[in-house]
Amino acid sequence: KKKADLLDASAINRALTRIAHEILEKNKGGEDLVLVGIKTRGVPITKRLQKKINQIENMEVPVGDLDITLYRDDLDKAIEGEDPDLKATHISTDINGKNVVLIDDVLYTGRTVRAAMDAVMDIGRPAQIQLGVLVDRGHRELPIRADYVGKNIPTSEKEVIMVKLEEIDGTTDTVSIYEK
Ligand code: 3GP
Ligand code: 5GP
Ligand code: MG
Repeated sequence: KKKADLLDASAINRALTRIAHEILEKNKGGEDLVLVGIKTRGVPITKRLQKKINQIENMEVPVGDLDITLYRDDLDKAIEGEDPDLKATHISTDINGKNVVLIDDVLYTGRTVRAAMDAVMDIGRPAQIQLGVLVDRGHRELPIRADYVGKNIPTSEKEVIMVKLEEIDGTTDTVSIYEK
């Protein structure tokens, strides 16, 4: 049951524009950057940030993606019981000495990001790993925080955040909150 729309397409676009600037500011430009999207919706967000950075700095930063899934089909049980599992890695660029920015749509317990950091460490020795998310909904179970946040949305355990992106959902971009 939908409770409210929280971000419309232009609000999402503005948040991503801000994050692109923040990433460039923190990393003193795009030279040492590698952006890594966490599937599914972290991937189009990553491509949008790559495009914005291109528009700002006139350079193409390398991007990659990670596919991290939960063991079980049932999301609730999976979150309580088991850790996320790395399914696939597509990072063709050399990440040694680079500032790797992980990108996801929603940050919740932090377990997905922990698995993503493991996967990155397995393929190289980055200078830094940073994290950017469109939404931080709280409820962390690990000492993980995002460097770049589109919007902090405090939620209860019974609420879920719905992220719709044109590239995946075929509809206009929206972020809304639902009661389970
Ligand atoms: P994503 O692959 O784009 O991140 O986890 C599979 C999908 O289910 C996710 O899409 C996410 O958007 C959606 N989802 C909605 N609520 C939850 C939740 O509470 N936990 C997880 N893991 N995914 C959720
Ligand atoms: P975590 O591992 O931090 O618990 O969850 C992060 C992953 O689960 C993200 O990839 C995110 O897509 C998904 N997720 C967790 N909670 C939500 C939510 O409320 N809404 C959406 N859309 N995704 C969620
Ligand atoms: Mg996600």
